[in-house]
Amino acid sequence: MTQRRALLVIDVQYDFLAGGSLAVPAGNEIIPEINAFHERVPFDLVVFSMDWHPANHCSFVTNNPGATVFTPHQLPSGPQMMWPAHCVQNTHGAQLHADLRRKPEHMDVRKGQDPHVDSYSAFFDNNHAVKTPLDDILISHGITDVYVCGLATDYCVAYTSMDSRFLGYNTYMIEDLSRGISPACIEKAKREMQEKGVHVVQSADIH
Ligand code: VGL
Ligand code: ZN
Repeated sequence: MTQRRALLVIDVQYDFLAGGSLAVPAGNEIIPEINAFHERVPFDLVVFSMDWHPANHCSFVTNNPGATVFTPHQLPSGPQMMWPAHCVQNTHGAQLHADLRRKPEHMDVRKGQDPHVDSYSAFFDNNHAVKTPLDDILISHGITDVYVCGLATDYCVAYTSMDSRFLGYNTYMIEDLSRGISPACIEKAKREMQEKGVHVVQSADIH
């Protein structure tokens, strides 16, 4: 089978960037580097994911009286990390950063719309029960190899990369084109990705 490559750019949205409600440290640094990367490397498909929550989303600490931010909280469905409200549908914080270079053929995938379940992965919700359109988009483009970058390394980039491998794609997480929330979580996520067969790579090694 011919190799066909997709680049997934995960959640480079204002709320995860400087001044946003859930800003990832140094997140803005990757924007010009991602732009230069897909100008240099000829991908068959480029997809941008967007965290796209309703205002009543279960992951927002503000929607869970008594819960503490950045701490897991017991919901009926199981433990849920409590986040500041972020990426609320149709707000500025949910928009992709305007400096991201976009082409007409690039695609978007939204995730996290169900108020009752979070969705770190751009493929599945956190219950692994409901799929986004992403896998069907990749299948329809004949994609065999998936490259993942963006925000945050320890959450949405990691879950998306592991699900990509689970779905059978050769999967590469581009470390230098991603940034994470906490150093300890980034190291743990890297180990988990590698255990699941995700290759952790650097952009300079991709041509
Ligand atoms: C993310 C926490 C909550 C991410 C999304 O994009 O990594 N993290 N929602
Ligand atoms: Zn979210």
